[in-house]
Amino acid sequence: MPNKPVVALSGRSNVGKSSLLNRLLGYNTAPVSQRPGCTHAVRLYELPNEALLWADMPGYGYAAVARVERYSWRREVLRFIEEVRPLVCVLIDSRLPPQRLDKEWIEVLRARDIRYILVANKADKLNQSMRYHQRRRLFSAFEGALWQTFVSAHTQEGVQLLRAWVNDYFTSQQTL
Ligand SMILES: Nc1nc2c(ncn2[C@@H]2O[C@H](COP(=O)(O)OP(=O)(O)OP(=O)(O)O)[C@@H](O)[C@H]2O)c(=O)[nH]1
Ligand SMILES: [Mg+2]
Repeated sequence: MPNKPVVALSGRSNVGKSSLLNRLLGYNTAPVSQRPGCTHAVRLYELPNEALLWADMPGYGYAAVARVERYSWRREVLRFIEEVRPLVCVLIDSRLPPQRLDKEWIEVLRARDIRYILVANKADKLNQSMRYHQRRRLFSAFEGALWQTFVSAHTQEGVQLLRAWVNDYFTSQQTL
């Protein structure tokens, strides 16, 4: 069991979890690919001066077979979130309408009382009016997020804000 609180990056394959993790860490360590299904196992990363660990997780929605609950990663990912009970950072694609698979995954988390934040990646692909539209559309579509924000692993927009939010969250948890 990790000895620090864990933030787990989770979301559909190819949404940019590993890319965002590399931005958060400040150097390229997690493998990234244009092909979905690049990350095969949960892996923990640590930053000096941070009282928490970041977990890169395999994505869902890659295998052509149906739903979240059936994927082969289910065992590893579910065991990890049940044992470690991380704060889950659910990455979604900021260009798309709300996705059924993301909703299903969030229901899996909520059923286990796992807290989550919603992070809409690839915001570099949105112009101003799309951003306005997508903010309204996406941020009201998923229930129970502690916080929601846009980021871009490409331009680094929002990345430091995300890091600051997460660090503040754990600090305030400890002082409760
Ligand atoms: N335009 C844009 N592309 C991005 C961004 N973040 C990631 N990508 C691209 O999306 C693709 C997938 O990135 P990964 O980081 O490997 O995605 P992943 O979610 O870790 O994928 P799996 O490990 O397969 O689950 C790559 O081609 C990235 O360059 C972003 O913020 N903007
Ligand atoms: Mg990955």
